[in-house]
Amino acid sequence: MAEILEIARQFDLSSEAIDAKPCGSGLINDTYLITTASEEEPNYILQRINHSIFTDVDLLQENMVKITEHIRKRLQQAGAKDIDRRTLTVIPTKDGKLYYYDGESYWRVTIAIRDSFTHEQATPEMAYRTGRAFGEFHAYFIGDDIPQLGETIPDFHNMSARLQQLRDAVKADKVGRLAKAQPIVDEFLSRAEEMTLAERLYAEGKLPKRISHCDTKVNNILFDADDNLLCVIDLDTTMPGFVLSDFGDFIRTAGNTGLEDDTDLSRVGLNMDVFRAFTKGYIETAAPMLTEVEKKLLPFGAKLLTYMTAVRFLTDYLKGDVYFKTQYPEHNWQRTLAQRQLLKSLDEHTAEMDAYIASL
Ligand code: GN1
Ligand code: MG
Repeated sequence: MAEILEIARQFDLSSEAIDAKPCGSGLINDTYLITTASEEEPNYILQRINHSIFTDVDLLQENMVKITEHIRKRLQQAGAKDIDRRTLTVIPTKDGKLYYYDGESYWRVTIAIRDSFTHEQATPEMAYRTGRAFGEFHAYFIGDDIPQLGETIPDFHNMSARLQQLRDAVKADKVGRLAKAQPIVDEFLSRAEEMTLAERLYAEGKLPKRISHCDTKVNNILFDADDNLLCVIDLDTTMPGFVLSDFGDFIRTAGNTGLEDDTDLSRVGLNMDVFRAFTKGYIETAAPMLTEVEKKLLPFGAKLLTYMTAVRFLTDYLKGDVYFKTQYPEHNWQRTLAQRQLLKSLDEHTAEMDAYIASL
């Protein structure tokens, strides 16, 4: 870890970096907790940016500063307490740059938020509070002072584009995995029309794009020791998108009774209590902004994000595991099966989800 410490020391830290440990469970970047010498000064999060995915690191980091500063301003306007624990703070290098390039990798640093915790699932109470906070997050990005953000990954949550990537991977069958995957490929492609609804509605002017986080999986959220939401992290994909993305990705992860990659599919399914609690919280704070179409489509958002993630895992499986980090050879296949199982459960709960939304 000496090398990692040396990199941390390139940044403008308020106390000397003395220890580095890997942390986090993200599938894209590598993350380290940097401990500093002073008890009073913060610790830091150092990340190696996955440069093959985020090719424009300048844009990525400029977005990040714009987003965090805007959130800070809104928190101040709302008279929030503990603002330093409610938003990320980007730390520049000693020579004032937003990232450090060591000749091979790109690195960045943020302040580690003290006494914060991440979870892989949520209780209904946590889901309710998170729902309220997401409504607020979306509402922060309304007004005439909102920052202009670039698209760090073009077409990131564009379902039509994701399906095209699947078709391309099928055609190439680069690593010879198609034979095994074909039945599931066919099943997914048979739902293409249904799942590209949001893009069609957008093209017809019936569904708006708003600044969305686009990666609201539950482990991208920091809670305090009492399970109050502190802040949403992993801002790399915050860009114009549908509210369905953020609503859907939270349900996909926090509302799953199993894990994203569960090896026991009988554990996977929708936790309806989490769905209800999150939806209630979200609608409470987002109601003034949401259109009727958006509100009605929220259950579709949960299905869409589950389907989209399944399609992405399957595509990566067919391409030979080039995008998501994997822990074992068939990991992306297992992820595909687990997401497919969750989608089935969401399908089965459609009427129940719709009735709940209508009741609010
Ligand atoms: C990735 O970075 P992380 O692990 O929070 C991915 C998301 C997927 C998620 C699936 C930039 O998120 O889009 O939904 O894995 N991020 C990117 O777990 O592709
Ligand atoms: Mg993450």
